[in-house]
Amino acid sequence: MSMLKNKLENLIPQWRKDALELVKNKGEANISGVTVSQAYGGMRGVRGFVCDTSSVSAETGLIIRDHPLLEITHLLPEEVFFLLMTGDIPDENESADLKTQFGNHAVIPDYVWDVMRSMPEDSHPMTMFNTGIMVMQQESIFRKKYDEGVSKDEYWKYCLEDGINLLSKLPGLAAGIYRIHFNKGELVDYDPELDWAENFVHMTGIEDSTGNFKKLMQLYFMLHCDHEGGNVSAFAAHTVASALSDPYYSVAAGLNGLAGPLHGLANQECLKFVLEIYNHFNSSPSKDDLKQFCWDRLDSGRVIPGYGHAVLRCPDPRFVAFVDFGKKHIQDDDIFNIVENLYEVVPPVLQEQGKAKNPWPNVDAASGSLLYYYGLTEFKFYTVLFSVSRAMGMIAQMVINRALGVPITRPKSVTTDWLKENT
Ligand code: NMX
Ligand code: MLT
Repeated sequence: MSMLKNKLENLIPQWRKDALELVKNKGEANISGVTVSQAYGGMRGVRGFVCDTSSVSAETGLIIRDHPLLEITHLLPEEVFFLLMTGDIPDENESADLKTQFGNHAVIPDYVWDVMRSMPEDSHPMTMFNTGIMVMQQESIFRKKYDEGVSKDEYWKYCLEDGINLLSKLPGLAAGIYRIHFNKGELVDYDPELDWAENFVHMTGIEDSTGNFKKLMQLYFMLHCDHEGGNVSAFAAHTVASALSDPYYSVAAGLNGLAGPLHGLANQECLKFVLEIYNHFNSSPSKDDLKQFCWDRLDSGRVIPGYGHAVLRCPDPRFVAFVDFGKKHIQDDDIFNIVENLYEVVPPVLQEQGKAKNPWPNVDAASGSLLYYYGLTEFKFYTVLFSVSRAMGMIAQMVINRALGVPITRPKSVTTDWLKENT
């Protein structure tokens, strides 16, 4: 048995006890009301379910278990997955064990590549990625065990098994799609000596003579891992998994939400915007020119990608971590320079416009400039990278929900007439 599974086996009885006791002793306590504005406004701020993997503070951003994000950016993505799942940072043995688990399942079946190669040339890389996951759905152990009639108490184990199988393959699936879609030649094999993020870089075939691209991808996959339970992709995955759809179906459902421009696709949109600025001015423009460029974009009815957030009311610590990385490694780069200047220019512009509740940058404002510097210039691919990482949070949430026996999601909607008559 893997050390992660063993640890969960020990933790789950207490989690179940806590949940049962809360429902028994405080089951009728009110944790949220819902106003008409919230019913029409994307349920913003409505507390309606439980997620223990992470939480988002409006003032300080992501907290993974009890760790503020900026205090744990040294962790590898695999270690963050362990933390999301168990609440503990893994020790050396646990970390090595998880790395072995991931390595054991990293090879992607050939039938996936047959499908990827036969997709239309202009399929978006996110469509290819989600299709790749769906094609592997027939591998689901959860589905097989469910069909065999396994007890409800055991669901989490097969959810975890599927989760590890799937996560192991995601860097390779992403890298393979990169090579197929952008005509980079033959696929590159997984290297068992490398970790999850290093393997991704290795399998893209992108030159990394300094080793800094690998460091960036370790940070990248760590930072995007989870953002509590209510974001579009996590909530979509949560809802689909609550119907006992297996992790392949559920992760793909979540990632289809991540593919929207107001959510994960904003990272592609953001670098596109920064390159438009660069190409328009043929260099990094002055702050006055940048300000005018942002106003022109707002006046044309478009959003500034990478800025604003439904929960945060501060600069996103994930953005801060990326900017710190850029300052350390690529300070003199023009594209990164535009990103840094936008950080000074955009918030006052959005404040003056007066619409956005949060004028500060989110995770997507800086990540693309760093990828671009290290040679991953094809920005249509960027949301696939967000997806590789975010699948960790979705799977961790799913395993916990199955362990707690969380039932099918089914909130109640109301009609306009009902609102008119009852409010
Ligand atoms: N640029 C221009 N207008 C904005 C922006 C922005 N960056 N952010 C919010 N607004 C507008 C928003 O469109 C809305 O306008 P209207 O009343 O005309 O519909 C108004 O401000 C109020 O919106 P908020 O309540 O502040 O934002 P909301 O919670 O609805 O949406 C986002 C949050 C993130 C969808 C929104 O800020 C946005 O569209 N940002 C740009 C896209 C982006 O960066 N998304 C990535 C989010 C992070 N992620 O990776 O998922
Ligand atoms: C995320 O990482 O999921 C985004 O910041 C969006 C969100 O939290 O709503």
